[in-house]
Amino acid sequence: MTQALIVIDVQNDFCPGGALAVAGGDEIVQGINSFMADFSALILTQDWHPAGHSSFASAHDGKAPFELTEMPYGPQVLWPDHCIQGSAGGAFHPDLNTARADMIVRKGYNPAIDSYSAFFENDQKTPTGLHGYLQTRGITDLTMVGLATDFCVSFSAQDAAKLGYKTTVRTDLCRAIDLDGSLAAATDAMTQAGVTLA
Ligand code: VGL
Ligand code: ZN
Repeated sequence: MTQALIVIDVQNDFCPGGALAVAGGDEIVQGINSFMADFSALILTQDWHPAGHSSFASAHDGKAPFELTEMPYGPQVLWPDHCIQGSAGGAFHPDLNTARADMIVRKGYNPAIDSYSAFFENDQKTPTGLHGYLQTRGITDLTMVGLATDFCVSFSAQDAAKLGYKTTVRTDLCRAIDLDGSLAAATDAMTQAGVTLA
């Protein structure tokens, strides 16, 4: 059994003051840093959108942030512009210990498809490459922390469980957006998928 910690999207835009701020997003940073010592493998993910990305409300005439739209791959929440490639908002929180990371997975770079999950884009079939990376390292057990519980953490954890990883989410080291009941829905979906919530 080889275990990895996956730290999801602990970036400035998801922390207070950021473009898509998650309440308390910065409160988890020191706890995540301390938790890193328990793992021999450490992977960070980074939401990484080109300007004008199709998940941004600003790219759709007449749409406001947090409204839903229909994409060729299904329903998609439209977001404020966030985590633009190379921007300060897209950078990791300055206190996150990034030095120890073995691997940084970027996602959401495809202009036409959003990517909540660290494994597959929102079409649920375009891979990010993370599964191959973990397989070649012999990693079987994953613990996930980060932002946001009800979007990127939830989709990553569900995909991980479906791919056969023994998957745990440490909810005390996550914070949620909680849009129209999305946290309760994500909690149910993760439980259904076989994810352990700790
Ligand atoms: C996320 C919304 C849009 C996340 C990323 O990291 O949970 N949420 N992009
Ligand atoms: Zn995003």
